[in-house]
Amino acid sequence: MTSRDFISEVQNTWCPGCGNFAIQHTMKKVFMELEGEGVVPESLVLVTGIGCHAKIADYFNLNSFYTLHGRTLPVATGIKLANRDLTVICHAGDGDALAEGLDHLIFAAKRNIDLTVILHDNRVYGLTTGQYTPTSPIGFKGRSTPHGTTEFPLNPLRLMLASGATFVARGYTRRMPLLKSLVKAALTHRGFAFIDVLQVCASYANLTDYYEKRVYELKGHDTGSYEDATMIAGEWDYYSDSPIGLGLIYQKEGPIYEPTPEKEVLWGSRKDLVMHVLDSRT
Ligand SMILES: Cc1ncc(C[n+]2csc(CCOP(=O)(O)OP(=O)(O)O)c2C)c(N)n1
Ligand code: SF4
Ligand SMILES: [Mg+2]
Repeated sequence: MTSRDFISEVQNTWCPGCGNFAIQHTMKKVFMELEGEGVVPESLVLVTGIGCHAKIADYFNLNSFYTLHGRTLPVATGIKLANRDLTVICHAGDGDALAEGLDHLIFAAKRNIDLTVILHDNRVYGLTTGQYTPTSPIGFKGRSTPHGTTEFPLNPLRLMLASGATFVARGYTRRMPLLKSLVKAALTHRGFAFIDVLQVCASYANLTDYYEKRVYELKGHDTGSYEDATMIAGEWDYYSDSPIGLGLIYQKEGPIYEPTPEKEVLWGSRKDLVMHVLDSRT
């Protein structure tokens, strides 16, 4: 496939200046690189919720599943368990994965399902024209909160660390080379990989100036340390003036949730672990 072939003919309806373009472009570069390394494009599957982010399924010439709002993770999990040879990539919205689909996200991380979640975290319900989401900053004025929200935002990175994700990172749509390296690393990670992508929504939550003053690239911490990761993930609480670290925050290897070769769902590589725990109790 050439670069042209990856992008479909479907008319693009994202607003001018939307950060989704940067994510799409980044993904295209990663796909092309993977293809150059021998990955067949047919082995890539995109799974999306419903929202502006989800249109990415239409904009790529790849196998994809445009699911229901909030159901990105269970569908992706089913696809991965049914065919482990596929590389499953969830493009989820912050409303999609952190509100209606929150329990699915937590359990996919807890099980360490071998897939990648790219959270298009524009911190607003974009498609439905500007209501607040779990990551909207306190005071956010939108269609449903004209006087500003009174809720503190959720920190998706700390949530994912607490849930058992084995790859946790933060990207930003105006730092594309870094985003590309994070996506590539996430796709090659064995286990549940989560990238919170701070995505500019040009129409309803344009936080470009706010981000540009605060973002910096993380360097030098021990990405295998859960304690360091928790601290780094909490440095910025999604509304304050604190610096915003971008990059890989945490990565470790762990048993993944997979069918056994006999196609029995469950146990898989966890069998030894489970037996060890049971033995130690007797
Ligand atoms: C089951 C269900 N609940 C709610 C909706 C309405 N709905 C469609 S898109 C959307 C918000 C999307 O926000 P987000 O997931 O953040 O994606 P974005 O548009 O910002 O990319 C909502 C609430 C729906 N279509 N289906
Ligand atoms: S509403 Fe926001 S997220 Fe949706 S296409 Fe427009 S700029 Fe992008
Ligand atoms: Mg959103």
